[in-house]
Amino acid sequence: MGRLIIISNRLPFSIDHEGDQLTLRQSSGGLVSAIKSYIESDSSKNRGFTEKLWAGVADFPQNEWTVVAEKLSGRDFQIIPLFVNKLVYKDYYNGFSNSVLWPLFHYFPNLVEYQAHYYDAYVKVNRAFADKLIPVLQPDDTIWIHDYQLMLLPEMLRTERPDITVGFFLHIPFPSYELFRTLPTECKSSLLKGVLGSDLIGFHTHDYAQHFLQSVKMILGVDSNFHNIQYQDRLIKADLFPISIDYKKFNKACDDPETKAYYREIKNNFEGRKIIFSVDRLDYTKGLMDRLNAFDHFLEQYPEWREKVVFILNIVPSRDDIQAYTERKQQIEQKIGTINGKISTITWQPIIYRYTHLPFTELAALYKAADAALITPLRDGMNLVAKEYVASSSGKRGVLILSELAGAANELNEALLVNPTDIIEVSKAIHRALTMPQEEQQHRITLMQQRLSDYDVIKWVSDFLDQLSNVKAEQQKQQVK
Ligand code: GDG
Repeated sequence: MGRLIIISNRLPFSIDHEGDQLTLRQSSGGLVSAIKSYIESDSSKNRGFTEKLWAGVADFPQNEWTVVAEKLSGRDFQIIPLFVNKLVYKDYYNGFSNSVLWPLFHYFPNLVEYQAHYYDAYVKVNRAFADKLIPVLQPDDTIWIHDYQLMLLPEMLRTERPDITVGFFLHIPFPSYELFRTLPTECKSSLLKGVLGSDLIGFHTHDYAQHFLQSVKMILGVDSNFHNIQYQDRLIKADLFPISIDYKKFNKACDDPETKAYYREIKNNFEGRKIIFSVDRLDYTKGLMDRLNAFDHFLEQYPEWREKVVFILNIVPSRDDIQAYTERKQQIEQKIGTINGKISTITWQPIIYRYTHLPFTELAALYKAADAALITPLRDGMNLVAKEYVASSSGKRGVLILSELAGAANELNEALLVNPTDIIEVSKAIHRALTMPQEEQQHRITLMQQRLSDYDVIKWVSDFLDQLSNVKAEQQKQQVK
């Protein structure tokens, strides 16, 4: 078995500066947690990769690399950092990735701000990844490229090294053809051809895979047979791999004394009151404004819940140098102020709002303490928060209210599924959650927990890598024939 090379926009850690001291902080996103849990698992050890490498754009200047490299020695991954010019990075990341692909793929075409120089920068950064990687690639490497920022990279690598093994995974939805086709002609066919440089292409849901296959057919004229595509004499597979979580980590989180103490503190603090919890990055796709409108409506329609419920709303700063994001922060904070101002009493405030990244212990304690989680994105590739909330319920209590437009709704059928823009439906679901009998809560949570513990994140990674090897084996069989 050769080496495993993970490629993502960002490296799996960031740098904090305290005076002239540098400290490394592991990123807390879903991908990093997934890969970390896998690497520490027996599945990874059995596969026996000779080395593990991770390539991504560095968030520190090139002259700090020697110091950073020293701090990294002995870690699981060898790091391949890319140093990209700040202006180019801005056009690639804030521009094409997050002001074109992100809104379009999440069904917000009105927020797309296409500019030709954004796409030029996107090509440039994908090219920079390719140039950095091509000299270090070896024939038996397994390369796994992640997400919408790097859709051109598989083809760029394949052109130079036709025999490589490349998987690509898209963490966000792939939109329907009708939306995808609105991209400029050269750009949309290049993106599809770029991804088709892979051997295996993974999506969270069946629908996203189908949307991709339909775009390939309509734009490139390439047919597929079930999940197989025959393209440039090569077999490629596009299939679904719903990302999961480290189930045990969340299920056992409250065994940790610090987490347990924090959980007790929350419970004591809100004694006699039900707790609703949500945590999201500040992003228009997460449906925060509709969620607040629904909570407002709930308090109007069910006044008996006043003073008996609190909504702990945690928003994590994200992409705050893009206008579509900063404007929404102000609107959301105004709405929270209006609701709290309208019906708070001297001893009760309906919404407890924080704009911060929570330490894991706090997050885990809040998941466990919450009587209901209100997770209502307008679109979401998967949504790991929903899965983490379910896994955290060690007493088999708690109700998940989940948007039917999140990828996670395909697997978490026992949640109260809602249309996130229908504030009447969401407010009824809140009432139903808060009054749901204990046995029903238990029944629903148990079924969902079973599914999540059977298909955890280690299975997700193993499954993807197994399928990737299978595609390579099938390609070899085809060549022999
Ligand atoms: C993209 C796709 C897809 C959040 N706040 C805190 C915190 N988090 C952690 C959660 C969870 C992760 O960040 C967020 O994952 P999501 O899936 O909910 O959302 P995105 O960031 O939009 O992720 C998404 C995902 O990729 C994976 O493929 O599911 O659809 O958009 O793990 O726990 N962690 C801590 N403090 C916080 O305040 N410690």
